[in-house]
Amino acid sequence: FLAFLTACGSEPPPKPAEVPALSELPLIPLPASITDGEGDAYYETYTGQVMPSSDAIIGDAQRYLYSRLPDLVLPLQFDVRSDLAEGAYRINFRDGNIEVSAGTRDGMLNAVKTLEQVLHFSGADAGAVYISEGTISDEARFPYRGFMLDVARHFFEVEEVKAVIDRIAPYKINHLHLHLSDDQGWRIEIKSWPKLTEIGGKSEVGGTPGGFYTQEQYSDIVAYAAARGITIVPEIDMPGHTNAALSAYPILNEDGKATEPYTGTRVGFSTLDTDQDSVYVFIDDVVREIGALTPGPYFHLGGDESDATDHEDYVKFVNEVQKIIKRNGKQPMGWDEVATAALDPGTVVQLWAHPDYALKAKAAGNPVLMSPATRAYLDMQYDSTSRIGLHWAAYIEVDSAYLWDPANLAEGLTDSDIMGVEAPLWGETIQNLEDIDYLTFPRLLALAEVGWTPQERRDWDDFRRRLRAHQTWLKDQGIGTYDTRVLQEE
Ligand code: TNX
Repeated sequence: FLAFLTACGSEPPPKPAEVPALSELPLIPLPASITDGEGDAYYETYTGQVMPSSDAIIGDAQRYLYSRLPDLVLPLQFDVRSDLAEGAYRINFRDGNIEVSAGTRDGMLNAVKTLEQVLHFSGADAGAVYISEGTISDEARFPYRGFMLDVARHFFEVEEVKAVIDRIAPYKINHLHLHLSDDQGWRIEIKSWPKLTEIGGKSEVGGTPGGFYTQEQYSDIVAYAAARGITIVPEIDMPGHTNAALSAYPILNEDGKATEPYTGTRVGFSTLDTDQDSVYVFIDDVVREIGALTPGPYFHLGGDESDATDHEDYVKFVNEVQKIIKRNGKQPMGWDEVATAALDPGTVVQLWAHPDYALKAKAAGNPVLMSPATRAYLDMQYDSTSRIGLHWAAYIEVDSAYLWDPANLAEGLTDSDIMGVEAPLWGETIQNLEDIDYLTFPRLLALAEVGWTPQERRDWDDFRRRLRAHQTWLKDQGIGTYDTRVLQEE
């Protein structure tokens, strides 16, 4: 598929003294392999309309690229090649042509995300560009690179969630985990249990008005994310972290009485009544309704910090809820405590605090998702002067977010046991997009590279060089990234 051939006639602008080699461009995450060629080529870019391909593998990548760079027309050729693995891609810059190859839709999307950075850092925004010849051959270290947004502690509107999707997609984050319920709020319409949002959706931390997504709005988020290569992972946290549901439906409580709405930030005080049949009917309804709106494979059941649930009850509950999720056609995920129950085949264990539970998951043959609070929690402060954020796990400066290896967290765990990396942004101290930006950027770029780039290719000094360029780019886009001191130091 040939998008357009180069324009003729006009004189190229003077060639810069040095056209950077492909391997010198500040790409994040760093591709697995970059081979520099000999020469370079001039590309003229100008406004024009290009019809996206109707091909299922190519069309979305083209639409994504044109949405990011509406003024760009280039001699681009897209080839579907079945010898490239899921998510993998290759870009050849050769003889004045740019050939983009991948075997899957995700691979094409990954390719154009890299291409956008190549063009930007080669000066394409100014209307014309010299790019060195060479080849980028790339493939993720882990299939799952995630970001989690807690919309329960403070609610975020659909437009804010879409802005988050726009910000994370360029860094090849391919899962957005939405923490849709907690003690302080229930954020998604469930038609068979309307009071969840009528009552449970009203509150949030601090007593300000909460909110919720209608099913239509949730579907809109799902589609917006999918077009950008991102799968939504819905979470309903249970049996603890459930005060919002318990305030809406007395029947879910052990004492049969509705609780008061909660707007503080304590954890571990609420529990569903795990002995009651109607509680499991409730869960089945919730999983079925959300599952029907969610094309992605996962349903996250939470399962963390259930301190108000007897352990025996917790185990019975998690065992049962895994079955409900599977009956509804989804693959269960849970915070690492779920490994204290009997794991069903396929249930994903998300490590946040307990490496031992990750090892239990491995022993049972279950996949592990890495979100160590000391490295990957975006709600942790950078240092003691950070204007928002918590620090119960650690202060996490950008170097600390970068300098770890997911395969070194628990003795005996190797890459093949690990599904990927996810960076959770808990919402106790954040209220708007500015707050999200401050805690997420630039740290998410470090975590994106941890999840994508082969460990032996990762180097802190080189990352810092590349991150400086992205820090400027983020600011140019109006993204309120944190001015970290680690980029100012020599
Ligand atoms: C622990 S991490 C929690 C969340 C809090 C977070 C704050 C986890 C699975 N549970 O409920 O929001 O700490 O950092």
